[in-house]
Amino acid sequence: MSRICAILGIWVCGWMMVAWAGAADAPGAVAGAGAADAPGAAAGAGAAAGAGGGVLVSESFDDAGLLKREWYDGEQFRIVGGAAAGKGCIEYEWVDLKSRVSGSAPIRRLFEPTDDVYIRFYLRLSKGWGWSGKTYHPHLTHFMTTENAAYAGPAASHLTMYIEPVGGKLRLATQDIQNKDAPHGLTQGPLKGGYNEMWYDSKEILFVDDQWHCVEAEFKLNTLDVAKDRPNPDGIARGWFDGKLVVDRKDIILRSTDFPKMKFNQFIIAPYFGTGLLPHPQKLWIDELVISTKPIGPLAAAKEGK
Ligand SMILES: [Ca+2]
Repeated sequence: MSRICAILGIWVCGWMMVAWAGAADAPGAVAGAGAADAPGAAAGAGAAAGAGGGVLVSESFDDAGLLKREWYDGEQFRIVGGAAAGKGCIEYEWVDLKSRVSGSAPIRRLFEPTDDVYIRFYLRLSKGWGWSGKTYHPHLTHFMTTENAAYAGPAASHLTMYIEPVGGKLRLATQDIQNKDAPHGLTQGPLKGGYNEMWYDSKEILFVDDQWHCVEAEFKLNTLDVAKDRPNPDGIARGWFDGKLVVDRKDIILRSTDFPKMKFNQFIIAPYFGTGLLPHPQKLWIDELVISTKPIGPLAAAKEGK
């Protein structure tokens, strides 16, 4: 069993115990983005991911040899057809209401540390997909930083970023509960039931069918005013759905001066519904994942197919 699975018990406690008093405060969601804001808009979209430089991770899920491609912390991978591109995609399945996700294991990938990271992947939810019925869950993918170890649990860290569909919206979120005793304290809100979080949701409900959709995000750590010993509110959380900017924040704080060397260096795929939050058995698929220091953009073929 992967260590991610081993810590999921803690994970569920954290997210379920939180009193989501701030559910309506979903920030972000700036519409009317200009074409210049679309990642890859000025480049050859998919081609840019392969040849444009800056690519840290590129995974097509066309075969099950993920461990040969530096993925770790999980050993079971179910590669199936019907992909967004290529021969395959990775399948995650909830077979009943009591079991954790199966088919494929949660997995991780380390990459060259960067303070500005872009991600692109394709996500497909099975027909009749059901949401949690709450304002939180499922979880899906995460970034972690150099301030935590390679096997650290994502639910309690110095900074974890979340990219996930929640209630049909695209949610970018954060937590940093491990900083509660740091000199400058928490940066992602006060503890509620022992946990904290910030949410940056799309304004619109986007995931409404069982088709492939292109999910993209950018996270950039805020700079630090070392002389005044304080963070500058210039961190970035941006999200795109099928090439359209749906979350656009460039004024957030993701770290304090306690972490001047912090960089993003770890990505995790870990689809997860908390206990009692899975509405019925269902599946999801992920394909054509790229992590880069530069904008990536949708696959050219997928764009043309719309
Ligand atoms: Ca593929």
